[in-house]
Amino acid sequence: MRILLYNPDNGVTHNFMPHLWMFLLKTLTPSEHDVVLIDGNARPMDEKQLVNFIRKQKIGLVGIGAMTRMIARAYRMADAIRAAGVPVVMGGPHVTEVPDEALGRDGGPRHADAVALGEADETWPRIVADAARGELKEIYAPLDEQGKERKPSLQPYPDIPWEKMDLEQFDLVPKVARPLLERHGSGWRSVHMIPIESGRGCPYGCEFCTVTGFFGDSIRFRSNESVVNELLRLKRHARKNRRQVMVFFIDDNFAISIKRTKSLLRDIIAAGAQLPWTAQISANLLRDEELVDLIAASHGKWIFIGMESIDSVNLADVNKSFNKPAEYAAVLDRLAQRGIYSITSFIFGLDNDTVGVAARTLKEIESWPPGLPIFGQLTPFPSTPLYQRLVKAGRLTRPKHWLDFAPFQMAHTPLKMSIAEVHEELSKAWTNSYSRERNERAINSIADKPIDHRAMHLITRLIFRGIYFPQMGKRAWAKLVLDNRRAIYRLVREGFGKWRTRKTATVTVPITEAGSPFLQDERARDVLQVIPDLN
Ligand code: B12
Ligand code: SF4
Repeated sequence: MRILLYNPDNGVTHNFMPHLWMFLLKTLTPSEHDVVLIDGNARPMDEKQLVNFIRKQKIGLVGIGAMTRMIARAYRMADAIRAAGVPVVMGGPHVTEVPDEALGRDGGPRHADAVALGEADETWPRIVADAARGELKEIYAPLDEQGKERKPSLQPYPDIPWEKMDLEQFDLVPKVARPLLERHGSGWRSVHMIPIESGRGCPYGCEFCTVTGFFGDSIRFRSNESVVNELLRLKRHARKNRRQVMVFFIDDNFAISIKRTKSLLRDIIAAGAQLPWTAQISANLLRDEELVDLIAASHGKWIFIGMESIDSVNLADVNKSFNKPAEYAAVLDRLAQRGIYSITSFIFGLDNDTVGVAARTLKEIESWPPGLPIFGQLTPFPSTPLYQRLVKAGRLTRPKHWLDFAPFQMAHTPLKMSIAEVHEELSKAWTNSYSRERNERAINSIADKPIDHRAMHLITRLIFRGIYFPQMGKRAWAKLVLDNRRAIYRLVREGFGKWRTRKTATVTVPITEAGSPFLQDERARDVLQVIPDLN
């Protein structure tokens, strides 16, 4: 049987990183079946195109995965595929939270022949076997003999053969630039961000988060050896093919067990398996100096921190009192001293927020080392404690907001602001955080750092916003570069000056956090005094 695994596009990013679930399930598929992957962000298709593709490829089963924000699109695709006579199984967080919706048991239309609840590592081979026999059941749940939910232990963990997967569609280097880079042999013809999980689960139970409910509060880890081997394989592959690879450890809280994270990082360092990496870690865990030293030594470059709010009352309201706003600055300084920067995430529309929350938050952010702030509205995802609380209080204005998805739109009434005011605060926060003036101030604030650090910082600032707002068109890119020309020009001029004075000197500053199309040209790299450290 030929199987298609499909993830609908999110309507924002062109491509960024493969979705791990597709590659994991492909690896877990019994070898007598063929699996084709399509990520809508990398290969956009409408319903008709997808159905044509399925017919042409003689696909016998389609698996669709989606977050809540993409579920309406996923249902539309599923409807078209089922209408063409091909069975659809859906999985992932949303259908796990509201399976009746996908199965049409809630009074709405049916979108899926079957749903896979929760983690599907063990149920997937069963689903495939049933589909091959034409005996697909409606619900697949990972249960033990007593009918209790069984979570995969992650030991052993399958070897995802990244080196054999077609990752062409996830290359971060724009197609137009590749031939030039190939000719110059710079090793930057291709840049990939690869998702790796080292563990699953987070016990913290923040009120708005789906993770504790989905993965459970029992944390499970892969063995250090298995993670290190995956990194080594990726590193070897990157070196052999003169490609750049970066890693996103997609664990919900990468340092949830500090002892284990330290031991993993030590093993990565000892094996020489370092690749530039990013991960999500909560602020409370970054108090540990030794952990931060190990993050730096293992080539951690960007840490995503869910700060949510600078107001402790708000944090208590959403069960996140372990975040201490008073220590945010110290945490970020500790990271910045080691050349590690942060993606800091904030939520507006929390119950204690009032008008002016953007200005107050931005003022705080400006007093910290520069990072990449992101802002979102409080979103009641189905099955979260937040959702239940808002239902009880009668505060949901769009109880099924996902069926009519609109980015950055509230789905409930906040307590101390209007919905429109929250939207305005969000817009202010995003606009000010990535304005030309703010970008320049951010780069000037690290004027004492080497030029490659500053260049990378600017490039990342320019690119990063594109994960949340569409900015991938040529026109949008041109405008972005034009707007920021002064900061770009200054860095290039400084780099060029240094290059001229050291024309014959060997270049030795490694900055593999780079990974940006802007630094792909060999001359530009020389000007900025950088070389990749993958060798
Ligand atoms: C990586 C990640 C991202 C990446 C996504 C890009 C990418 N290519 O992966 C980035 C950083 C961009 C991102 C952004 C966002 N994310 Co995110 N993200 C994650 C994260 C941390 C890991 C996903 C992952 O790979 N997990 C590991 C795999 C193995 O697990 P899995 O995907 O659940 O798959 C398993 C099962 O679900 C099942 N399965 C999944 N799909 C399918 C399909 C079929 C057919 C079958 C049979 C089974 C199946 O099988 C798999 C193996 O067991 C998750 C949290 C988490 N731990 O999952 C949040 C998560 C998915 N994100 C979430 C959210 C809310 C967001 C944002 C909306 C946040 C925001 N406010 O901006 C944005 C959206 C941005 C956008 N433009 O779309 C929520 C989604 C909740 C929901 N109900 O939809 C999660 C669950 C985190 C949370 N705090 O609740 N995210
Ligand atoms: S710490 Fe992060 S992953 Fe854990 S429950 Fe809170 S928001 Fe979710």
